[in-house]
Amino acid sequence: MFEGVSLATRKVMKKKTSFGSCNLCEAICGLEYHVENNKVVSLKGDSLDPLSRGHICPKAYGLKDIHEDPDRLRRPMKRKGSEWDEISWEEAFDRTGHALKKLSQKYGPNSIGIYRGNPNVHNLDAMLFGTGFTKSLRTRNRFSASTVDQIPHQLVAYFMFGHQLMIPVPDLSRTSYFLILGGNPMASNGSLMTSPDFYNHAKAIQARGGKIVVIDPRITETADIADEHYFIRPGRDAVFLLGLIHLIFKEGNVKIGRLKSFSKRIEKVERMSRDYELDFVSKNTGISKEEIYHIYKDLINSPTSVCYGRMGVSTQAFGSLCHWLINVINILTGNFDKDGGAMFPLPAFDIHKFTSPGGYNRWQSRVELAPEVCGEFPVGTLITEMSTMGNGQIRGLVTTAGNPVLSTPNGKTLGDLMGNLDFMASIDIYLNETTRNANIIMPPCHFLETTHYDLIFHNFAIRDTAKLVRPAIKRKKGAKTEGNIYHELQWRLEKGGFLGTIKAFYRKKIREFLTPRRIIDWSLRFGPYGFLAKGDRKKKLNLKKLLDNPHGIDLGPLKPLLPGRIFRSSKKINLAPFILLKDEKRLKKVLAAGDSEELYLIGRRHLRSNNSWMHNCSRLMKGKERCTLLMHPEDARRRDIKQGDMVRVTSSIGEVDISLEVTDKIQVGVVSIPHGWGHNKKGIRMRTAENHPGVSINDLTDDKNRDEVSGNASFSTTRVEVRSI
Ligand SMILES: Nc1nc2c(c(=O)[nH]1)N[C@H]1C(S)=C(S)[C@@H](COP(=O)(O)OP(=O)(O)OC[C@H]3O[C@@H](n4cnc5c(=O)[nH]c(N)nc54)[C@H](O)[C@@H]3O)O[C@H]1N2
Ligand SMILES: Nc1nc2c(c(=O)[nH]1)N[C@H]1C(S)=C(S)[C@@H](COP(=O)(O)OP(=O)(O)OC[C@H]3O[C@@H](n4cnc5c(=O)[nH]c(N)nc54)[C@H](O)[C@@H]3O)O[C@H]1N2
Ligand code: SF4
Ligand SMILES: [Mo]
Repeated sequence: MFEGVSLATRKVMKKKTSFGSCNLCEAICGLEYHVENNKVVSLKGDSLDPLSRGHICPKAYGLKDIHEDPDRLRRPMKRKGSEWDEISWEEAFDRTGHALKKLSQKYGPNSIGIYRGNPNVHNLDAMLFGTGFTKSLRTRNRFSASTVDQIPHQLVAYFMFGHQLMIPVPDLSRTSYFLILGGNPMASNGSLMTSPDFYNHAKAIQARGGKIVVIDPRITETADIADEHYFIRPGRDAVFLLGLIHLIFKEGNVKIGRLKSFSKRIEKVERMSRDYELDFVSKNTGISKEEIYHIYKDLINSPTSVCYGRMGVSTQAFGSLCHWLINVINILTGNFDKDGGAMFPLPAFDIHKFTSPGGYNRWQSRVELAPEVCGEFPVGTLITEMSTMGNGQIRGLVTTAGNPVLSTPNGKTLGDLMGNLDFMASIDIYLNETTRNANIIMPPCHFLETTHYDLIFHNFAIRDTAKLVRPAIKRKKGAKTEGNIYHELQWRLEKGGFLGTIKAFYRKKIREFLTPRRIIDWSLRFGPYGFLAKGDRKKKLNLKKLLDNPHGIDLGPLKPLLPGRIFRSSKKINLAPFILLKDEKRLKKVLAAGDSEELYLIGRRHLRSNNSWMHNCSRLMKGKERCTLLMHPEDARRRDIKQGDMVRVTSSIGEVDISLEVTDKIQVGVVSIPHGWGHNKKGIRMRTAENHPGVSINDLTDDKNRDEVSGNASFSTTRVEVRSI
């Protein structure tokens, strides 16, 4: 029979169309792939995806490029000096397991540090099995990209609602006034606001008579399409927000409504805001009194409004204060847990049930006594933990999907310290600025070859949907998923002694039984749209429903969920957490100390880039040089420097040389360098990126510059001087 099939038919049989989503950023856009002979030949947006409705951005092609990239690692590697040898998986697991265990036995479990990078949260296996592996290290020295990003959101959510993942998102589809502080969704495609096709959402707000207002030290791509933009002095957003709260109370416009019966301590908020008169707020933010009053009036008079803050207000010295105040504003104006305001998604895989609610200061870091935040330490403390001798010093490091040398403050020093470690292992797909320091690199297969269900970003989406992504192509024999790698390492760390090995063996068997598909199936069945939910039985979610609906399933617009989803034992929202109230006093002290003459250094993102690791995709690297220093013409004139000059940027911890781009799209007194560049380190294997190295902004940012409450990196308060070279 088989002999009879013609070659042409066989070729036809190898063609297929498959549907999935992109996991590169938080927008999780639906994709349609055309696959021939197990190779993606083309891809486009899936117009039937209920969330993204056909939208994609240029980065989507990056999935194909990364998959085919000859520089992407496919086999485990062992370093010998500056040379690398390919080794078998067995050897990689054995060597890593043995080295970590030895360190743990000799110096204690805290002698091992783990750093988990951003792509972990975009990866199902890493989300499901990474925590188990981390636990098997038994170390408190856990770090992640969260503390250079969104940990203030998590901490505030924990303090106010009792769960670190209770982070409200703007109800973009129904709001009529969208106030954005420190976010640039036109470049980032939205963050903690999964909103593919932000541009058309924004246009729809305007079409229905609404407004988009941006507060940012730069006239960003989002400001370009907004109705209003206001420059703010970096790091002063908390003052601005307190000014709005002051006006809301002073003019008797508190509309807390239904939330009143389950909120407490509002009087503390009122008392705290009394000092923030318009004059004071204007002087400290650089926004005029009239403009602040105008924003306030629009905020309270629009039929619905929502205030939203992202990276720019997280990675600053008052990141936690800012996110608390943003929630408070949405609550006070009656725009919380209500259509058109700030709302909570209800994901089909109810991630809240599977994650720790969070915590604060349950233990402290060894050297600086920094409080633990939701189970980890600020990555800004990693350098002191590695460099300070004594009991518990970090001597071994595991990095998983992270590039802290480029992405965390004082990255150069961190990279240098990696050279002194007794052992380092990286689970990563590239030999880059961080992994070049590892002894062993273990590369998992990449996205197109894996099953995916987005556990995290459905929880931040502007519409409830569910989707299972099947591998677009079959993975090569011997390739390992992240789950395979974590399981093998965990087994090697846990076994030992007769009883220990028996226990570890059973744990291993349980892990093998709990495949991602099984976990998803049961979680959906027991989740909010599962068999216990009210309504039509035929519509109840399980794995089969997802398999039958490859474009995804629409679960409708966001719905009010409070007080049902308050996780605090009192079942009340804490409007004024003590630690945050106290932090307002620190703000006053900082303001009283005044400002220096130096320039503020801020970052920026570009649509065709993704943190530090997509500069190896040649089609995304086309066009003019992107890693430049933006400076206002007035600041350039004062320093006698001009467009295209090479300039030296100096901060308290380092200096970089970079080409100058003069533009009036940045505030006077502020300069900007995009983050994620600096591919000029010896021994990396990313040929396209090496041809466009740029410089690393994190060779200028200080690891000690942090939000005192959450420990988050305070990038926006980096001060620099710039001179001609
Ligand atoms: N100054 C400044 N610094 C910043 C920022 C800023 O705005 N300014 N932004 C911060 C933010 S928001 C973030 S999230 C962090 C990011 O910080 P990190 O997560 O540490 O850095 P990334 O550049 O995202 O590096 C991702 C790493 O994961 C690898 N990788 C990619 N996909 C996979 C995969 O599927 N599996 C595995 N195992 N590895 C994979 C890549 O090769 C790369 O090494 O940077 C932060 N740093
Ligand atoms: N294309 C692309 N998309 C991405 C990424 C990427 O690297 N490239 N990274 C992804 C990741 S990991 C994240 S976390 C998100 C981030 O998503 P966003 O937060 O939307 O992106 P950013 O461009 O970092 O926006 C931060 C804004 O804050 C401003 N800013 C800086 N300091 C201050 C300040 O003190 N006050 C105020 N009000 N504004 C300030 C900056 O000028 C900038 O416009 O993007 C994600 N999406
Ligand atoms: S916006 Fe671009 S990078 Fe983000 S998920 Fe969509 S296609 Fe991927
Ligand atoms: Mo991020």
